[in-house]
Amino acid sequence: MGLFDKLKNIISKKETTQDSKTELYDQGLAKTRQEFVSKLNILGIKYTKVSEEYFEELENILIMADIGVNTVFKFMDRIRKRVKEENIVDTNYLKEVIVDELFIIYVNETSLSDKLNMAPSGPTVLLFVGVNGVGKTTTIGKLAYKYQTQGKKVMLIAGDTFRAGAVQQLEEWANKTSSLFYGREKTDPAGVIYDGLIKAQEEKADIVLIDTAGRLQNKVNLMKELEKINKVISRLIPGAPHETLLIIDATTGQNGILQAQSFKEIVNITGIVLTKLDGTAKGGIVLAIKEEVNIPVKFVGLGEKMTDLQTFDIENYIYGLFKDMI
Ligand SMILES: Nc1nc2c(ncn2[C@@H]2O[C@H](COP(=O)(O)OP(=O)(O)OP(=O)(O)O)[C@@H](O)[C@H]2O)c(=O)[nH]1
Ligand SMILES: [Mg+2]
Repeated sequence: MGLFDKLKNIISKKETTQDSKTELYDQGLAKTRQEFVSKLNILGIKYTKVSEEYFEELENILIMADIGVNTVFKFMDRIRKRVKEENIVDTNYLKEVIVDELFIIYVNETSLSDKLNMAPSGPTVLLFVGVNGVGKTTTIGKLAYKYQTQGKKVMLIAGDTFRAGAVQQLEEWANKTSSLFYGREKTDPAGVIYDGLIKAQEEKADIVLIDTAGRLQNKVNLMKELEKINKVISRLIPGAPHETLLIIDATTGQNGILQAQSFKEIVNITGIVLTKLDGTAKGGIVLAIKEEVNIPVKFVGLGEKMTDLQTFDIENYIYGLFKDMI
């Protein structure tokens, strides 16, 4: 069975058993779907036969969806090769090959796991990093809610001691989600995190979510601070942080890829949270991250509500993207 047939199965299965997660992906990817799939459909009407003009327009559509220039070039090479080898002339059929090739890397590769690494005993520590305004604090709040409803004892530590109001913002999330909280303003973040982790151990928290200040990837001092934070955590709790999650705002497009590459050099980023997918028509960034950064996307933000953060799931993503096309 080809990948496209597999996708068809996924889609029909989802249509009949729409759960709340699928629904969120459906809504959250609506903008991308409308833009990307409708362009692909129009292209297929404009050109019924494969031609150089068709290839050029296809390339543009993919680049506009933020799939990433390098990824698109590699993809176009594979498409051209298949067109040649399989003597494909009909663009309607080629649409199937396109979907097939877009997801082959995802479906065939099992090395990137979206599962979180949990501590075998003691608190699981998750560190959240990223540039300003990408959604770090909101993501922590949403995750706190998620773990709280699973019956876990959650603690939030305010490692953003820099921005005015940041500590309070996180404390509000702690209150809203009945989580434990530790924070102090205008002081060294590594120190706050150290004290917070001691408290987490005393309180026997299951999961500790550490917020950090927004930092531009080219600001050396802030990146050094992150290195220090990381060291403090691992010295106190061997094996921690169990995950260092980089938050990327999907609406920033290719800039997000550059952020990932820079943060990767400083700390061991183990996963990406892609926020604001609902706010962009360029949801193709998921594919660019896979090809160009090679760090698994572990969560996606599909809206502003507490329930709008979901574990990343390629089947739901494909469904949200292509349900109107197949
Ligand atoms: N639509 C949408 N909005 C989101 C999502 N995630 C976060 N936001 C919004 O993004 C804005 C910034 O979120 P914050 O969590 O404060 O971002 P931050 O990274 O902590 O920002 P700094 O601490 O200033 O660096 C808020 O208005 C959030 O509601 C999402 O998945 N979808
Ligand atoms: Mg914040």
